[in-house]
Amino acid sequence: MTAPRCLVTLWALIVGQAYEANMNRKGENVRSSELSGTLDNFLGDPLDLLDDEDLKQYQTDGVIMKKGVLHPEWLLLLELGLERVMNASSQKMHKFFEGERGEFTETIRNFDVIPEIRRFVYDSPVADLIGKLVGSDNLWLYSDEFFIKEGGNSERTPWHQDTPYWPIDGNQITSAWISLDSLSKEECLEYVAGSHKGTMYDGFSPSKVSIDPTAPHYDDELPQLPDIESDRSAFDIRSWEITPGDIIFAHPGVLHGGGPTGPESKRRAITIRLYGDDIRYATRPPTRPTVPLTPGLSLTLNPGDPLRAPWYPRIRPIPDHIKAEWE
Ligand SMILES: O=C(O)CCC(=O)C(=O)O
Repeated sequence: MTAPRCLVTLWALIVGQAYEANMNRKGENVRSSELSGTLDNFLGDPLDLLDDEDLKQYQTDGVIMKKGVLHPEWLLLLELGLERVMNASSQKMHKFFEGERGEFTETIRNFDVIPEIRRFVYDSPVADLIGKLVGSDNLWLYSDEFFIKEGGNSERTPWHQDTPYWPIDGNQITSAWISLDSLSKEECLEYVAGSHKGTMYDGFSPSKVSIDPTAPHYDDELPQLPDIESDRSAFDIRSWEITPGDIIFAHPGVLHGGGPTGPESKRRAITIRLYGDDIRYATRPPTRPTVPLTPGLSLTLNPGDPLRAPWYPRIRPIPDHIKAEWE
């Protein structure tokens, strides 16, 4: 090893340790992006982070976690985006457990109005990683969603699949879940491995969730969710300790939930959901609208049509009009 390489490695080691120590300062008011990153983590091509084993595991389990994917610059962009979202009167803040002790907030489709989120979706490595995972060169945005648990003691996110809420069929779709805060395994989102290959259950009903987390979202068109919390050992539940920069990639058909926060903790997470060629328009029970609201979609598409509509902007290849913004 040459002397300069030696020094670089030593420097990377020291910075890396400081990075880990900083990232573990949970609950403190520290921007994840103010923390310096490790050299080694971020010099390579992020696409190399996904190998054949990951692709196989994703197919089998419907979920994988990759460490150290996002450089702190991307985290800074997300934090600026979140700040703008929280101050944007255009963005509706949906409350879970509204008025109760564990209340937390969700806001959806920030891409349309928040430039930082738009930049993140086009420019960060997330889109290309999802393209590799689902095997599609073409990618469209399904939605982006923040889940904000601040102030301590936020409730669990109820167990659910995303597919019953979405008007889609097909397989080439993934959610990239990114936390801006360090999390213990218990605070992380949890997943039932392999459940994307099984039944599509009904969703949960947000207004009834504190009484019955399996109370159906629709009437009775879909089978009711299993009560996973009361029989956890019967399910192959996966979750991970998270450092900002890590990403969990999950198929939206995987049962997922969890991640309450402790008294001192916060958990600000964003999910970016992109899909590829095989995703088609499908209907869901008419008793509730699908999520997010997409007025007019059912007037322009028939079940089985490729999901192409202005609600779902193309992300890859990057459209010329987007490139023209900086070229
Ligand atoms: O972060 C959370 O608590 C919920 C995330 C979620 O349900 C999702 O990304 O689909």
